[in-house]
Amino acid sequence: ATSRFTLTRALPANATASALASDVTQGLTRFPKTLPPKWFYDARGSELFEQITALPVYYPTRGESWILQDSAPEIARLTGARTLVELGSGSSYKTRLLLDALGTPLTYVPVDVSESALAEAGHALLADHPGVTVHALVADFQHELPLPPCPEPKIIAFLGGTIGNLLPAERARFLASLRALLGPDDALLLGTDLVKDPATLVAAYDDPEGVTAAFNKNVLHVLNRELGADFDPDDFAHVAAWDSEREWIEMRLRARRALGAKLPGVDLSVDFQAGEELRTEVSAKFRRHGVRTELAAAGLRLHRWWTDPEHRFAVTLAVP
Ligand code: AVJ
Repeated sequence: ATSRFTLTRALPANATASALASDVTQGLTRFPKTLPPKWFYDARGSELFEQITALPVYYPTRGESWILQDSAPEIARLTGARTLVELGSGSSYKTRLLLDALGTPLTYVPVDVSESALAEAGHALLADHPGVTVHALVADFQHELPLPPCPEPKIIAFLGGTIGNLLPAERARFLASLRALLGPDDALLLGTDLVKDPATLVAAYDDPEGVTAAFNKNVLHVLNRELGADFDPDDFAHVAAWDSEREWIEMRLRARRALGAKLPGVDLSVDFQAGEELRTEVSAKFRRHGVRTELAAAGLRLHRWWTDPEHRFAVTLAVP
């Protein structure tokens, strides 16, 4: 029998290392200092994020799961999809809700930068989904997404609210690139966190257990390991702030004292003033009108919009 699991690498062998080097060099030599949030997610960072999703204050994952549980049959009926492409390896729970509703035969294309995450998730899924064929794709979907030929129609799912980690100009580019991958009968399934009272938002990014603080500081551990840097994570305080004008949460690391750090892997030394902040994540929050407008700018039409009962999170089905 032919294997139902294939894995394709669409990332050059050293692409991740050179992307990290260039992001760190650019981000730490500008003012204010920034780092892209994608560097949180090594094995420990991914584990910490899993813990975040179970925190009482972190409502997005539960909100989105509720919506998918509620809407998966309708998504299946509206799209008739035979292929599910999922950007970011995602929580197996949400993926399974969709797979189970879509039925078999089905092709599942998980896309992630982590080959090990894809291999693990793919094999676990095969074991309990006999009618599903998996084409795992190792790729950085912000840069290129060379989809394998797959049965049509397809859904491209980008869940979790991760689109909020992109800045507005990056979002516009990214949505346009997804639009270009969609045929006339295909659809985009997009998860977005919603604007709500600032106290709820800030609490979701500053839990009393300190898991989010550890997740935020994990990027310093990544720089220490990958670039031989000498950051002491204890020198930094976790900050979560709501920007009411741009309607996004910012996570930052604030230097508790004036300090210097060496990053031999990129041949760089950086100084922080006491109180200086390094922005590590933007997590934009959305309104229906804004989602509709951004989709329209990319040539997509908001076809269906679901929220959880408390209107905290939304899932949108968009079509060409
Ligand atoms: C996985 C990107 C959606 O922005 O809420 C969780 C990441 N950051 N807590 C988010 C995150 C801090 C999360 N996303």
